[in-house]
Amino acid sequence: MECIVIVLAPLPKPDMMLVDKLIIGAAENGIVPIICVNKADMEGADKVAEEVASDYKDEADILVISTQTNQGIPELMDKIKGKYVCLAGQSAVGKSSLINCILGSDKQLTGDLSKKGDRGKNTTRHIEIITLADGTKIADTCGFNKLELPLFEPSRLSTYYAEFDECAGKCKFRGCNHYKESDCAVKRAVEEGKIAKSRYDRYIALFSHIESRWNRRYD
Ligand SMILES: Nc1nc2c(ncn2[C@@H]2O[C@H](COP(=O)(O)OP(=O)(O)O)[C@@H](O)[C@H]2O)c(=O)[nH]1
Ligand SMILES: [Mg+2]
Ligand SMILES: [Zn+2]
Repeated sequence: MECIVIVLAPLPKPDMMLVDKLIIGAAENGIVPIICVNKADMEGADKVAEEVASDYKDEADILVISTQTNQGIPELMDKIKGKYVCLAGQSAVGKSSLINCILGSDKQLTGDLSKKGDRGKNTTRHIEIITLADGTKIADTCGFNKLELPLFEPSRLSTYYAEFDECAGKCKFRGCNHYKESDCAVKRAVEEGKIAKSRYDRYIALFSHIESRWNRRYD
């Protein structure tokens, strides 16, 4: 897999923590994330698109799309051309609709669909992969809806936040986690509005979570 397309929409209410985790999980695996704000035709889409731009402009390419009006679909196709991509995101954001939209019709979907059984422990799950004429491969979902991150040292978390890079080195303490430390350049940037506070707050929540998992790793 080369690319993960993270789909969200005004409805269901976006789970930004899931987006954060998907981006970190992607980075851990060398996979490039693209964020698609779907249902651009719906009320509230502008607000979600703004929020996504503010939180993720340094992390991923962001596209505003609609599987109903075709808005942004050619741009998306251009970005994923020839790649192996998977769709991720909450249930009902429009992942399957996106596949249908790309294929042009439901009928084609059933005709061209190659179903690849997941022969792992979970036998009921199916990964549906379509292959387009230009070689682009799209998997309907990676089943990442309730993603738990791989266990890693908490101090590594901040390396996955591209927007912290600019401040890196300006914190007083070497190996600053931008959390309980004083004289922290990242915290300063949050206060000055240079880093989105919503994203930073979720960073802290995720940091605490990873830290407690890490501390219990031998239990
Ligand atoms: N208004 C609007 N609804 C959409 C759009 N894309 C998908 N939907 C609707 O969202 C619902 C969930 O879509 P689905 O593709 O099943 O989501 P999935 O669970 O992520 O695969 C369906 O009722 C779709 O018709 C869109 O661009 N605009
Ligand atoms: Mg689906
Ligand atoms: Zn710091």
